[in-house]
Amino acid sequence: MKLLVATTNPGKLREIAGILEGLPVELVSLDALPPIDEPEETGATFAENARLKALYYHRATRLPSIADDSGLAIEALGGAPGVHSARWEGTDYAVKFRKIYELLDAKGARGSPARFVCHVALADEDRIVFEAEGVIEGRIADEPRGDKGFGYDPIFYYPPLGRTTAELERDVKATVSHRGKAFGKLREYLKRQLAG
Ligand code: ITT
Repeated sequence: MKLLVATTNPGKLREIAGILEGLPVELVSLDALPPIDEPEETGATFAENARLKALYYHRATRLPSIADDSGLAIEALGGAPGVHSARWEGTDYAVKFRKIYELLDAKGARGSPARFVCHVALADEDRIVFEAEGVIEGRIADEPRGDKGFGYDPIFYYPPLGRTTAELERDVKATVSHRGKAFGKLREYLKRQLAG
């Protein structure tokens, strides 16, 4: 069985491939296909955007397609950047981090509680056949640390391990992360489907 991992984000792709490793499915990435325009992410929630992306790529390729919509929600910023995480204040993470610290410092809330959320959706036969969500709770680090992971990982401090998620090896991050939890449920679903 072929399964399209419908993401344009190489950091996500690496993590997803790691979590689904060992399943009897052939993971196909967008790189392996002729170019497809990206869909507009018009949803107001992670769930809506994940469904929209999964259905869009499924309809474009006819392959069963999984999409993840995810982001960082910072409590002291009212849940921002949230569903806008990828493009909020541009795409240069050094600039994005500076803006976050500036906004948090203005509120005296540098170590604000924060969470990463991941919603995964699987589209097949023209509908969403499975979806799941995962969350990891932490806080904003006093300063960026670590060079693993991707995106906002250097500023997301996870107290139970005393590190930012950019200081965790990929397989360790997967055991605690929003993506690890959401895709862990997808993994169990696929196992059941493939078994019977
Ligand atoms: P696709 O839509 O093509 O999958 P994208 O990066 O645009 O790629 P999203 O719209 O879901 O995906 O935005 C997710 C953003 O949230 C991502 O670009 C990061 O900025 C942030 N993010 C999500 N998960 C993260 C993680 O595990 N570590 C760090 N940042 C993360």
